[in-house]
Amino acid sequence: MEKKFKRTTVTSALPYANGPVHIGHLAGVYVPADIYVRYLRLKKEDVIFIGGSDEHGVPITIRAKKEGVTPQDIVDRYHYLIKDSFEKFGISFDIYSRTTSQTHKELASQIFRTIYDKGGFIEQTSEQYYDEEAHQFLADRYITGECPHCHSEGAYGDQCEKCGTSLSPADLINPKSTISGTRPLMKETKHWYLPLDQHEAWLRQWILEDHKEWRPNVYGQCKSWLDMGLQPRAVSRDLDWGIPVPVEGAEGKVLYVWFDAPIGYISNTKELLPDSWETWWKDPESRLIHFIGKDNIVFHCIVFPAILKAEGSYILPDNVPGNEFLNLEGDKISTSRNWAVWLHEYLEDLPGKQDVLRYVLTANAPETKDNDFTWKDFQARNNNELVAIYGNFVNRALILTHKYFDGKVPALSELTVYDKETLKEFADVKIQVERLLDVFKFRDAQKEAMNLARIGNKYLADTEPWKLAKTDMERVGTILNISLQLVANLAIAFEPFLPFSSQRLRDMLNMTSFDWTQLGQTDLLTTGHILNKAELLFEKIEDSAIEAQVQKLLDTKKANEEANYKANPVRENINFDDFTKLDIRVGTVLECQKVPKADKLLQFKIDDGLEKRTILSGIAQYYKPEELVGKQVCFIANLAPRKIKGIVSEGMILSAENPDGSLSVIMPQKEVKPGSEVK
Ligand code: B3M
Ligand code: ZN
Repeated sequence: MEKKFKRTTVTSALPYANGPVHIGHLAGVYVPADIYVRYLRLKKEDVIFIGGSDEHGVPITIRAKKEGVTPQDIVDRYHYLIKDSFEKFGISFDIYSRTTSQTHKELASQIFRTIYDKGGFIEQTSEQYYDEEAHQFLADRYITGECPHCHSEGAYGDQCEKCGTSLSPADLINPKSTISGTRPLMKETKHWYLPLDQHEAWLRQWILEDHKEWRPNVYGQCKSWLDMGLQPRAVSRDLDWGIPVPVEGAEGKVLYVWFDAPIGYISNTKELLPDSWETWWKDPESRLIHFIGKDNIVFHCIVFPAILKAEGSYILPDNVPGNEFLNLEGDKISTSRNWAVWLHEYLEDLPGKQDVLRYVLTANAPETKDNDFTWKDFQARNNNELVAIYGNFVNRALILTHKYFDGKVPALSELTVYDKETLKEFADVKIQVERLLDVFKFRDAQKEAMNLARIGNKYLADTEPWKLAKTDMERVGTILNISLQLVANLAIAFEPFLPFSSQRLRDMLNMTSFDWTQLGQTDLLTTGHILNKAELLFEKIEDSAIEAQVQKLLDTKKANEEANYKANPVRENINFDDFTKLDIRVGTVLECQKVPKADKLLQFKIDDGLEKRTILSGIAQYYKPEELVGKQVCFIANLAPRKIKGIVSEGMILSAENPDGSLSVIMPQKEVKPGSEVK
């Protein structure tokens, strides 16, 4: 039996306030959450929609340092920019607050303290790099050095961006603090850990058994985490930006950003409803839904529930509709490479077209797999669907009513079989839309809503009232009455998806209020009701507007390539002896496989002419292992062996790097004997 809930708390991931938001954010989280909330509100259900900015964490402090301002300056700048973008796209939060609010600081400390007092954390001491000149422990990103794998300079304490290997700070050769430039020392530090291993049993039951209905991508990710076995996770950090750990002896330590951020949902509810917030978070008859992107799944399905459970008085999420990623013109959206369509720029470049973007992002929603946004598709969906189907139907129905009936809804006379069939088909679609929205299938739901417009469009095209106008005005009236009822229904059906257009359509129809239960009714407009002036609901987007957007992206690509070239100038001359020190050879790949728990590494067995050699290479994102078996590759044969992820790598495979960071393995153009030298 489906459990009946009294109210729904809907949250959407809190974006980091260290940059503006882009179409990927909108498509992955905010548009689907907003559709769902608007739908529930139309059904007159009790719902709150909670948003806000995530204002802690290391990247914000790094950005501040780079710009020579305070972290508070950074989050102030982006919080308001983000809030404004969301508002302008009609994301109808009941509150959009921030994790630097007083309410949040108090609540996050209080929750930490409750768990601490119950003995829900473990304390552990570990060694971490400390900058003696700056008098502080260093977050992974604050340490750079030589990568032990590819030996390039400037690798970070958590990852080498050149070869993609994930590292821990102790792996770096010649580590350097980015704060003072000095060599950091290892020093003991104490932290608090959430013992996730102790929560594993109930999490397994709760997710894997009790929530089989979660989206396969969400369920699957949880399952693979649980199957790997959960480890204790540190919930504090040595940092000077964040919420102080509310425990004696914790000076200089703050709550880990992923501990405090999800509590932000609760704090923001408290700020919105100071007297009744607990009902929305503690009453078992309240239902909690988190809208997030796929990189946040483990935090919302495993870590945050464990925090809530450890605290003891909160409900757990009922569903976590996590989306995959949206790419842009075939490439991963990237803030650092400026490869994105920024919402504040879209609003300037294509003013008044918020619904078009909402429509396209939902039509291409990355619900089950990563999807691609292209400007050509954007234009096609606008011109061929919004304009040609929805807009066209609405416009014809209204214009004809103005022309033949002075803008008054004509009377209905006898219905034909076709009229009845059309109305029936319409009612069926309504049921479909609801069924899909209830299970978070927004993309299909919107498709069904568009089918309503298709039905209307076809009805007018088939009945051709303009041809009957000379002979049978009564029939024309009936056709237009039916058409107008369909138009009014469209305003309701599209309200969750395209709120601005629905509002405009209601204005044209002179319709003041409606709710979801009216959807499917055929007497929404009474005979004689006076319509307002008809305007175009959507406008065609010309090639020139699309070309301008494509050009903008091409410019970005070019700028990135130039910057990359500048960052990679030809190095200083070497003499021939230096060159001959490198022993580069050709080998044949005998075996190739992925390295477990390392996304980017492939492990090779190479025939080097004498024996079989093991070499690791950070190219797993660009090649399937089986593609390389049997191929010949070039490798450095005399690079000192190094241990990576517990495997000894005896050399290095040579690849060429594209400006976007993708790698292409160097192969001899004709087959040669394994072991041949490259000179
Ligand atoms: N700020 C990560 C992100 O923006 C993080 C989400 C927090 S949700 C509580 O992807
Ligand atoms: Zn590297």
